[in-house]
Amino acid sequence: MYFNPSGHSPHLGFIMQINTITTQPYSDQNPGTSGLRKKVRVFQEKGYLENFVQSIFDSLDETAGKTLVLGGDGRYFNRQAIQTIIKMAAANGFSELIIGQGGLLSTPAASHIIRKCEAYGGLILSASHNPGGPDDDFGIKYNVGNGGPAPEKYTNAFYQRSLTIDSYRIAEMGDVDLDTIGSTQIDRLKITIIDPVSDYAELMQSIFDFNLLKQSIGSGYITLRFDAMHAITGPYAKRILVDMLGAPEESVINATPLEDFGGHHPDPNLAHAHELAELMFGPHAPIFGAASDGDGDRNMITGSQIFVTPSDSLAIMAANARLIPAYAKGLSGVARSMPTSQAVDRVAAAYKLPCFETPTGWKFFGNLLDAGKITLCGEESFGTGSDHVREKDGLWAVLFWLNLIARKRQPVADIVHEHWQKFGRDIYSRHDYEAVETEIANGIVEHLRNQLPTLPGQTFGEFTVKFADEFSYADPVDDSVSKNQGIRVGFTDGSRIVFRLSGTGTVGATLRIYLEKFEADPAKHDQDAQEALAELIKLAEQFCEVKKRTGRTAPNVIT
Ligand code: VG1
Ligand code: CO
Repeated sequence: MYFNPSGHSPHLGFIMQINTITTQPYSDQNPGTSGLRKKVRVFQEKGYLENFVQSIFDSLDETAGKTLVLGGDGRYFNRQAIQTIIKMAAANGFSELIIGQGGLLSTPAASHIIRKCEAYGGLILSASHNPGGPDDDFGIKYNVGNGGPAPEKYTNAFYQRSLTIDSYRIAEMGDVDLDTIGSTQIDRLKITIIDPVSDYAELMQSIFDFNLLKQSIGSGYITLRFDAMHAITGPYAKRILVDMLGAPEESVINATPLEDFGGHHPDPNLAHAHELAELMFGPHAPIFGAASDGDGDRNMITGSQIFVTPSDSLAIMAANARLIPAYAKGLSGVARSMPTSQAVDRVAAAYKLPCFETPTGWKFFGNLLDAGKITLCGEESFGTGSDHVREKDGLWAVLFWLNLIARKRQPVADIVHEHWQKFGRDIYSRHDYEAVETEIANGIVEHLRNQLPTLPGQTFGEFTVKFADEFSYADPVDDSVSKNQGIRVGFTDGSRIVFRLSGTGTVGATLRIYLEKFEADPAKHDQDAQEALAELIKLAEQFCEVKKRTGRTAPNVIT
């Protein structure tokens, strides 16, 4: 061992030993919607993690002399993976590693650090909303220099490299102390352990009106509950909401990150954040409630007696952005992922803003943000963000809503109802069928595909099909084309049904069915979404036959 983990300087002038280890390629290292996600046990197989990391390093133009940011959501295997990656980064010539203390960095914080330190890129260790623990999921994702997830041309290259890789490089050195803040030089590699929260908290302070928030919380007008779901946002929420904004300690629940998230899915929706949901629909609900996911990039927004769909949340943010200091001059444009409801499109049309429709996954927003074509973007899957980083950002969305409530002096339900009155309501729901046998899922997609040519013009009850296609995206900045991004059936009244297979699951296939219907009449705005969408739900089954083909009677999760 050449590095003394107690933090003492290593032998000056010593050249670290680098070993080249022979390895066999794995055939399944194709990154999905957001990085490579597999069971922990798969990542623990001989050379599995090392192969993928070396495939990334091999695919990058240059690693020598570069700075890499490193951190994860703290789930099981996080620390171990970080130690391996440090040794591999050293062997691949990186000159500096910036690592969150304890190996922790939320995804948006990692994005910010990459940008702020002008790093070459970063590795984020997370399987996001997937459960954690020895029998559950782990993941790894590479972000490029703009702070955003690597675009497809990179992820394709990583995968191609992983198919032929025959060796990886790793330095012989002891484990690094991840818990002491400060810099150490180990041979030619500088390792800097940073506080994971400070830079991010400072960024939030530069975007929102912290004085107004402090007053509104201090006066008791804003009461709140934030559920960190035993995941990464606990320390961030405590620092920002409690220490900086003065919210009572008990405003942040499940605030200690756990390696297995307490055995729960760290997925912020009404099903998984049930403790929060019960409170918000009960008699003692605070004015505002929110939750975030495993790696801190998702957000669920609720108010007393109301749940705000992520699609509505994006539209409401877009409509009110001028009330937030950082967006006071207005937005350059907005974007949403294809399955996200068209609510934000209505705001864009009213305010004459450019509006883009991208495939699912944050990597498609990066070019639009970099080119200044959009300021705000979001997905139906509880993701919203802006040009302040290149990832979706859970706590940012929470602060945005708090700032909005403070400025408008209105409870969440009033803000939402006023919005619907002005723009109409896009009634929306997503039905997930999880862990479907891969063959059956592929059969469903094939069956849907076969119907596409015949659907347009056909009428089903009150719905007439206007278009039926497979979504393809041509990036307006670099002209790259991404095909097969989900099957869409659009109706003449603007209603839609979208079908896609998930790219983040680790067991079988997950079919997602997205349903939406526009309702202009304010008298009908309080309808239950499942009831209002009942006809479309039936039609979706008629088209895809998921129940018939799987023998299931209902989706696993409805959001
Ligand atoms: C899901 C969501 C997608 C999101 C992705 C990553 O992908 O649908 O909108 O970008 O998760 O989010 P898929 O392919 O399973 O539908 V996270 O919070 O896991 O980084
Ligand atoms: Co996430």
